[in-house]
Amino acid sequence: IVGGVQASAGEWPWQGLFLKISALGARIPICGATLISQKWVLTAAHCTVGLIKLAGVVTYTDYIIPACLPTADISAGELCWITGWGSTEVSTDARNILREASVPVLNNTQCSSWYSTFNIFSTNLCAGYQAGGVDSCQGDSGGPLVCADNSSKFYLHGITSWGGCAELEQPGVYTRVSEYQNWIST
Ligand code: 4AZ
Repeated sequence: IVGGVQASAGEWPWQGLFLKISALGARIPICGATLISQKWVLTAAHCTVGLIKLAGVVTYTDYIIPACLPTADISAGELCWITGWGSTEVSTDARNILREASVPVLNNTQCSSWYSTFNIFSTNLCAGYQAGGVDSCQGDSGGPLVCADNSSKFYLHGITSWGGCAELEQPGVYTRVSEYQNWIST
C-alpha cells in the first residue's frame, strides 16, 4: 500500500496472506486474500486460482472475521479501504506490517480513458486519485477493497488486481466482486 498508514490489530480481520515456503524454509509473501466464510478465501487468479477452499474450518475470533459479500454494486465516489503487506513505494519489497489506505471508487469510463492501452471491463472496478499518491502496489494483489455501509459493516467490493503504483492517471484496478456473486455463491 502506497500512501497509507499502519493498520491496528484486528482492524481488518478478513485480511489473509499467501506465503510460499522456499526450499530453505523461508516464508515468502506472494499475495493478499480475503476470508469470506469459515471455509473459503477469495484471491486474484494470477496468485493461484480465485476461490480457495481452506483445509479446515476457521474459528472466528475478534481477529478473524469474514468480509461480507456485496448485495449491490458500489457507486463511483464512494470511499473504500484497501489493505495489504505490499510495497509502500514503486519497486520495493513487501513489508511486515499490514497497511491501510482509503481510496474513492472511480467510474469505468474515466478509468478507461486513463488506461488507454489496456481494457477496463465491467468486471473491473477502479479506485484511487487522478494525481496518484495513494494506491495498492506489488504484493497487495489478491487482497481486499472493502467499503462500509451506513452501519459500518464492511463489504468486499474489490480484489486487488493490477495497475500502476500510485502514479498519475493510473488508479488501482480491482475485480468487481458484485459481478461474480453467482459464481462465488454457487
Ligand atoms: C501488483 O503488482 C500490483 N495499484 C497490484 C495492484 C496494483 C499495482 C500492482 C494497483 O501486485
